[in-house]
Amino acid sequence: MHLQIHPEVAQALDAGRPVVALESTIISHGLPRPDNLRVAREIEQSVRDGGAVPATIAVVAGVPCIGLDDEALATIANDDAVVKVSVRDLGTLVAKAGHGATTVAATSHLAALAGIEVFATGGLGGVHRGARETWDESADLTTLSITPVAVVCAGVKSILDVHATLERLETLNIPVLGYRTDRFPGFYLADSGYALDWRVESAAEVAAVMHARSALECDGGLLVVNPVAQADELDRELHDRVLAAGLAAADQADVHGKDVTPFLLEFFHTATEGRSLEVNVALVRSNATLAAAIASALRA
Ligand code: PSU
Ligand code: MN
Repeated sequence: MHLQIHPEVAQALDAGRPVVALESTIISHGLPRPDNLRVAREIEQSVRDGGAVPATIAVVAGVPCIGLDDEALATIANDDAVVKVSVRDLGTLVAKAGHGATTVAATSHLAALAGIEVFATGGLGGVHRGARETWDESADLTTLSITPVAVVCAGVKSILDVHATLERLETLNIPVLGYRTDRFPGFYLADSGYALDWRVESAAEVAAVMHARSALECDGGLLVVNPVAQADELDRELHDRVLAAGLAAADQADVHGKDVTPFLLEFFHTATEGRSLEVNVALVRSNATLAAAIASALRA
C-alpha cells in the first residue's frame, strides 16, 4: 500500500496499542504561523500524556504519511506549497507528488486505511450559512458517514449553520455523542444552543458504543463532541461581534470554496487578538486527551 506509516505508529498498531490520528489542515490553514508548529507538537504531546501514540496525517512529496517526523511536521507548518486536501484531492496530489495538509475528511479516510479507529481534531466541517444558495457543505460530513472512525471534536464552529449541520448528521447516520454534556458544543463556546439526543460519561462508554456499532455493521463514523471548558471559552459578546464582522468580510471579499473556512478562522484570530487562538488550542488539546482515553478503552 502507498502509505508511509511512521515506525512508532506501525509498532503500536502491530502490538494493538492505542493510536490517535490528528489532522494537518488545522496546522497549515487553521492556525497562524509561527505558533502552528509549536501547537502541533503540543497536540501530539496531549495524545502521549493520555497514553496513546499520535499519528499526525499529511501528504509529503506525494506520499500519504501516517505519523510525521519533525522535518515533515515543519514542512506542513511552514511551506507555502502545502495545499489543503480533501478526499477528492488525494489521488491528484499523490500523482503530482505535492505536499498536502489533510482535512478531517481526508485524515479520516487515511486513518481508516491505516487501521486507526480514533481521531482528534478541533472542529468538524459542516453546512455553511447560505448553503441553500452556495451548496457549500463540507465533505467532512459525507466522508464520515462511510468511514469507520470516531472523531473527537468540539462541535462545529459558529461560522457554520449549526442547525443544518445537525440535520445533515442525522440524515447521514452519523451518531453524535455528547461527552458529559447534553448540549451540542459551539467550538469557541461550550454550548451552541442546540440539544443532543445522547450523552456519555466516560471513554469506556464510547468504546462500548463503537463495539456495539461494529457488531451491528453500522459501518460509518461516529462523532464524540467534547465542549471546551467553561473557563476557557471565548467571551460571548466578543464572539458574536467578531462572527458578524467575519461573515460580512467573507462576503465582501467574495471568498468561496475551500478558502472559506481558513478565511474565517484567520479573521477570528486577528479580530480577537489571539484570544480565539488560545481557545482553539485549549479545546484541541482537550480533544486529543479524550481521544487517547477512547483509543485506550477500545483496547481494554
Ligand atoms: N475547523 C477548525 N479548524 C480547522 C478546520 C475546521 O476549527 O482548521 C479545517 C478542518 O481540516 C476541516 C476543514 O476538515 O477545515 C473543513 O473545510 P471545508 O469547510 O472547506 O470542508
Ligand atoms: Mn466547503
